[in-house]
Amino acid sequence: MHNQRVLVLALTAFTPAMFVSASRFPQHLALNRRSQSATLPLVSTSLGTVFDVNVTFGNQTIPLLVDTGSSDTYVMAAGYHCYDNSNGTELPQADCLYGDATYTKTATYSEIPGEIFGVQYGDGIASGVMANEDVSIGGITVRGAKIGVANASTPMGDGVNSGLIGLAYPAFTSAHPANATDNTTYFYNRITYDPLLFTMHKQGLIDPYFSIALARTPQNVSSGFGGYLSLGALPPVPHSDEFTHVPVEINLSVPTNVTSDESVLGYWTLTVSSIVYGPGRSTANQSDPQPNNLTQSSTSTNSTPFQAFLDNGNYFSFLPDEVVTNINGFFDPPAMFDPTTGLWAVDCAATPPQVGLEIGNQTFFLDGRDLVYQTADPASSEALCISNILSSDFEGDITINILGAAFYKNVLTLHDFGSNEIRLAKLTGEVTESQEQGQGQNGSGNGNAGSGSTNGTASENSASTLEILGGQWSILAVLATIVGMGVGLLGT
Ligand SMILES: *[C@@H]1O[C@H](CO)[C@@H](O)[C@H](O)[C@H]1NC(C)=O
Ligand SMILES: *[C@@H]1O[C@H](CO)[C@@H](O)[C@H](O)[C@H]1NC(C)=O
Ligand SMILES: *[C@@H]1O[C@H](CO)[C@@H](O)[C@H](O)[C@H]1NC(C)=O
Ligand SMILES: *[C@@H]1O[C@H](CO)[C@@H](O)[C@H](O)[C@H]1NC(C)=O
Ligand SMILES: *[C@@H]1O[C@H](CO)[C@@H](O)[C@H](O)[C@H]1NC(C)=O
Ligand SMILES: *[C@@H]1O[C@H](CO)[C@@H](O)[C@H](O)[C@H]1NC(C)=O
Ligand SMILES: *[C@@H]1O[C@H](CO)[C@@H](O)[C@H](O)[C@H]1NC(C)=O
Ligand SMILES: *[C@@H]1O[C@H](CO)[C@@H](O)[C@H](O)[C@H]1NC(C)=O
Ligand SMILES: *[C@@H]1O[C@H](CO)[C@@H](O)[C@H](O)[C@H]1NC(C)=O
Ligand SMILES: *[C@@H]1O[C@H](CO)[C@@H](O)[C@H](O)[C@H]1NC(C)=O
Ligand SMILES: *[C@@H]1O[C@H](CO)[C@@H](O)[C@H](O)[C@H]1NC(C)=O
Ligand SMILES: CC(=O)N[C@H]1CO[C@H](CO)[C@@H](O)[C@@H]1O
Repeated sequence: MHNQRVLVLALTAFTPAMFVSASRFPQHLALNRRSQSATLPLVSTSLGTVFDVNVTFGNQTIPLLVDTGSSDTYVMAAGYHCYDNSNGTELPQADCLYGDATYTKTATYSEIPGEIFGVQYGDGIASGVMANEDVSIGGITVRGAKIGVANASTPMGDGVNSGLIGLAYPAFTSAHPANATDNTTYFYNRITYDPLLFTMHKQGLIDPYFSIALARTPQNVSSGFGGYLSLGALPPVPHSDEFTHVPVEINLSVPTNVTSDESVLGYWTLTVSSIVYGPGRSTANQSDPQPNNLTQSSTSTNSTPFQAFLDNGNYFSFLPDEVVTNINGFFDPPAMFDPTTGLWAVDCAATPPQVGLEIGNQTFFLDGRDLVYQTADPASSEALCISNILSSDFEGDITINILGAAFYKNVLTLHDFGSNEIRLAKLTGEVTESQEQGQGQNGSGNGNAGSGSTNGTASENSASTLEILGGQWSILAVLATIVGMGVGLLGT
């Protein structure tokens, strides 16, 4: 985080009127017989911090990083070039760490003239052309979806994915006029377009929402089952029936020059009305669930509300500076701030603190198991542990509060871009692989979406295969990836 500076935030030109559906509850949405739905298994990589899903372009299936903190869907083209993020020097392609599957033009591909693709994430950039292509997820096919096909990137892969599927609003899409060749200005000069799921809805294929439930891989396991992404449905996970409903918000303090000078929805932003925190339960076994939801006399509450956005492409919880020092002090032994990195180092065996975020009418607690992040396999000499709780007061002028993957791992999150609402329910058990997931039920409308099950079309998957990436990850590469993705931080 040292010397990193927030360049951008902003929100898009998004016209709510585009969305006909005024859906409030998934149970009702299931009655829309036109629509399909699908539940896809995710693969978790990079020690439980990155989540990939299979997406099919024409006839090629390629894993993509699932990111609620950005908006483009892009895929790496065969033969792409890899460049150093700091000085632009060309690197061997393997240094970009993307997976083996790359994209080759198919009969349904057509390049969009007059535009280029160029996206800036916290940890790097990717660029190429904009194109229309048939894109399928879970058997639901969007004809002529607008995507980025990248022939250049800085290292941003995880050894599995070859691109990303962005699930935020149109304002953050990254097409540009073809003459915008300066790759340092991808936050600007946007030609905004509908992201993949928005188009999927407009083509009448799904109801206008998706939901995510992330699985928890053991701290020392590099890769495994990562949970579910469901389109127009809820995944088969144990959850409370009580959903908090909060509106998606515009943050008016964000510079609008990154969203085409319009103040519009961009990230999945909500208001956290208070934070409760205090010491954790030292008697708990570290591998047991640690919801830390027991209010004790030592529990403190900070009731200053703040805006934050949901970003599963980032692992950390970036929270207001006022509480971060206190919360990190409640690790036992306390976490120690490292000013050179901006991170809090913590004993890998520390008892984690209690941390809960009040959103709507519920308080969502982080699980203690997700608050100690182990940066490498314990067998390697690089294994360090750091706290999940970081200050959102980035060097620079802007404060951005972000709830990342550690937050997602405790909730069933429903992102509704039809009613511009976020609905959250507590998970009541671990997210595990189910036999129930379907491949997309054409007009099934079987009324099951609200109960979290699909129509039972069993799908084979080998997502449980554990894979240790070994020494491929340096601590800095991991941190850059998880801190930066989708956030808009740039090393200066
Ligand atoms: C994608 O599909 C392949 C083949 O079925 C499977 O081996 C792989 O685990 C899947 N990857 C993801 C991210 O789901
Ligand atoms: C996709 O289709 C093209 C043209 O029909 C064919 O050459 C290619 O081998 C196919 N690729 C895959 C992965 O099936
Ligand atoms: C570019 O930066 C990388 C990493 O910082 C460094 O290893 C490399 O030597 C640099 N290349 C040039 C030409 O400056
Ligand atoms: C960005 O542009 C600079 C200057 O044209 C070039 O040296 C560098 O390789 C480019 N980086 C990427 C990732 O394309
Ligand atoms: C990527 O494609 C664009 C557009 O065709 C082209 O201008 C650029 O030179 C290509 N970059 C690389 C690294 O091949
Ligand atoms: C690109 O072309 C547009 C339209 O002709 C023009 O307004 C803009 O200034 C040009 N941008 C650059 C960077 O040349
Ligand atoms: C992870 O840690 C557990 C408990 O210490 C151990 O049983 C397991 O073998 C470890 N797994 C790996 C892949 O290191
Ligand atoms: C909490 O709020 C939701 C709507 O956001 C509402 O449906 C529910 O009844 C409320 N629960 C309680 C206990 O007030
Ligand atoms: C965008 O706005 C921010 C904050 O007002 C400002 O610092 C930055 O220079 C602007 N960028 C451009 C390219 O105008
Ligand atoms: C705390 O969470 C556990 C596990 O989800 C649950 O069984 C228990 O009822 C919760 N306690 C309170 C006070 O909410
Ligand atoms: C479930 O969906 C599949 C795929 O669309 C279909 O073949 C099957 O008949 C459906 N089953 C039920 C019970 O609706
Ligand atoms: C208008 C508004 O709510 N602006 C907020 C945007 O987010 C920053 C950081 O959380 C707040 O300080 C602003 O009040």
